[in-house]
Amino acid sequence: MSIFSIFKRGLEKSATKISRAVSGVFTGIKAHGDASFDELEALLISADFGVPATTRIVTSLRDRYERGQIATDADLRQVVHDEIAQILTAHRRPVNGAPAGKPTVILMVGVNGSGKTTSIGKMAWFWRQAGKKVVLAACDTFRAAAVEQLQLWGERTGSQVISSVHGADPAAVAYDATSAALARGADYLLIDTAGRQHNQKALMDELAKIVRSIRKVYPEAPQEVWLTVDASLGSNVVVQAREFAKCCGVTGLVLTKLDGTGRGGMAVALHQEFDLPTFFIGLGEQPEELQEFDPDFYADALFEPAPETH
Ligand SMILES: Nc1nc2c(ncn2[C@@H]2O[C@H](COP(=O)(O)OP(=O)(O)OP(=O)(O)O)[C@@H](O)[C@H]2O)c(=O)[nH]1
Ligand SMILES: [Mg+2]
Repeated sequence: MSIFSIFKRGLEKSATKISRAVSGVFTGIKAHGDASFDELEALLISADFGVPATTRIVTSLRDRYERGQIATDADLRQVVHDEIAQILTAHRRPVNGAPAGKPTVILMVGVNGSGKTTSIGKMAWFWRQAGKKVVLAACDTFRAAAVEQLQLWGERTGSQVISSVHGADPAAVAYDATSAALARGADYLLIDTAGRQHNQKALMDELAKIVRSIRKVYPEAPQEVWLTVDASLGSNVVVQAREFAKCCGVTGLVLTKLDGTGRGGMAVALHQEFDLPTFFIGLGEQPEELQEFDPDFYADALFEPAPETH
């Protein structure tokens, strides 16, 4: 299955919802003018675009309509599509590189159940497919089954897992894992952590301690700190995610559970309201259902019939 098909299938419900919101708007505007823009605004907000992104899209539409640039339904759809694509492209950058010959270290953080461990497993799969050497660090020593869960992903992807006993100091595991990744010449070290809330001071301090202990053996690391955001929970996670990101030097996002829930608009809301890039999105629980975030594919899957070229 092509990458685009996976995007398309995962975002099918969201696409239907958004298409429905926009269909009829053009004829509505011709017949009723302004009221149809208001209606579109309400529909986009209910499709999880959030107020700022919705306002941006509708303002642009209104503007162009008044300037006579929207003559057909296709024109209107094109404007909505292009605005979505532009919002999603903001803050885009490649993964921060590591010094030559050293692993790229990615620390994964987020609230309980947001998809950290599964995303790490799927990222390991992604980079293993590309022929990279991956080491996983089981720094969630808090939840009893967390180590086993990561170990399964290690077996599934052929990645080495560094772990310790239940209740061990996560910073000590991070230290061992960083040393191991350096010694073995790994390309990526992916560090799993326990779920936490941004207002749990002791647990946030624990993250800082993990970072300090990584730096004892590898001063330039971690190259990235990624926050997993469960998109299926809807727009209230935006505020929560922003608070979390402020607390621990988050450098990027991984949006999870975008499949099946019809919450695809959340990616647009998060991009409009956050100044952080998204690196991966989770579209299911299977290894290949984590995709590198591609703003154009995403915009097409969300709001356009699949072009033949993909
Ligand atoms: N449908 C779907 N399910 C997902 C996705 N990512 C994760 N899950 C599921 O969500 C649940 C929680 O995922 P985990 O990876 O264990 O989340 P976590 O953040 O590591 O959880 P804690 O370690 O307990 O904080 C699991 O049942 C996963 O299979 C996704 O992209 N799509
Ligand atoms: Mg976990």
